[in-house]
Amino acid sequence: MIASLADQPWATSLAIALGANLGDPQATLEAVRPLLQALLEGLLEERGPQPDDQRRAIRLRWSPLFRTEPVGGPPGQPAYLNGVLLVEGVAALEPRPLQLLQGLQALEAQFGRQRLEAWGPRTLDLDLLWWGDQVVQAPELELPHPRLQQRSFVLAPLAAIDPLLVPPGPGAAGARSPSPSPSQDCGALLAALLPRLREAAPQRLPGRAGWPE
Ligand code: PH2
Ligand code: MG
Ligand code: MG
Repeated sequence: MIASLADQPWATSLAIALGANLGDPQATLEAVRPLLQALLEGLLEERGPQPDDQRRAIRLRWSPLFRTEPVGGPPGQPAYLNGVLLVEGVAALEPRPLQLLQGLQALEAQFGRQRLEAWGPRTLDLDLLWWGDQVVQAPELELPHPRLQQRSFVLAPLAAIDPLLVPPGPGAAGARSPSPSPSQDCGALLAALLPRLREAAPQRLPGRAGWPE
C-alpha cells in the first residue's frame, strides 16, 4: 500500500534553507534570524485566533551554521555559510507558500541581494524547501525543493537538527508516483551522499551569542 502524502513525517513541518557568501555572512545570518522569526509569526498570526494548544504546537528549530564549499556557479566564489530553519507543527495551517516566498525575497532584498547570475555569490539566499505536503510547480517556486536530497549544504544542517527527519522527495514527479519504499532520513541521505561529492564536507561552526546552536 502506498501511504498518502499527508502520512509523511514532513507533512507537519515547513523548512527554509539559509545561505550567504558575500559581505559578512555570519553577521547577516544572525541579523536575519529574528526577522525571519517575525515574518513567520506574522504569517501564522494571520490565520486568526488559535486555541492555545495549537499556538504552542508551532516550534522553530534552528540548525547550527555550517561553512560549505560553493556548489555550481562561477569559479572562485567565497565559501558559504549555510543553515536551516525547521518549523514544526504547521499541519493545521493553511499553506501559503507563495506569500512566504514574497516575504523571503523581501528579506533578501533588504540584505542587498542582487540577482546577477544563476548560482552566483549572494549576500543572502532564503529558499523554501517544503511546506507540508504542498506540491508547487510555478516558475518562481518548486516544492518540495527538487535538489534538496542532493545537497550536503542542506542535508548537513537538517541532520544536525534531527538525523531521523525524513525530507520529502522531488516535487511533482514524486507526488504523482510516491515511492512505495520508505524514504530515507537525512542522516542516511547525507552519509550516502558525502563520499560521492567532489566538494569538502560541510564544516559545523561552534555556536555563539547570535546563533547559539
Ligand atoms: N546555493 C546555491 C548554489 N550553490 N553552494 C553552497 N555551498 N551553499 C549554497 O547555499 C548554495 C551553493 C544556489 O542557491
Ligand atoms: Mg539557494
Ligand atoms: Mg534562492
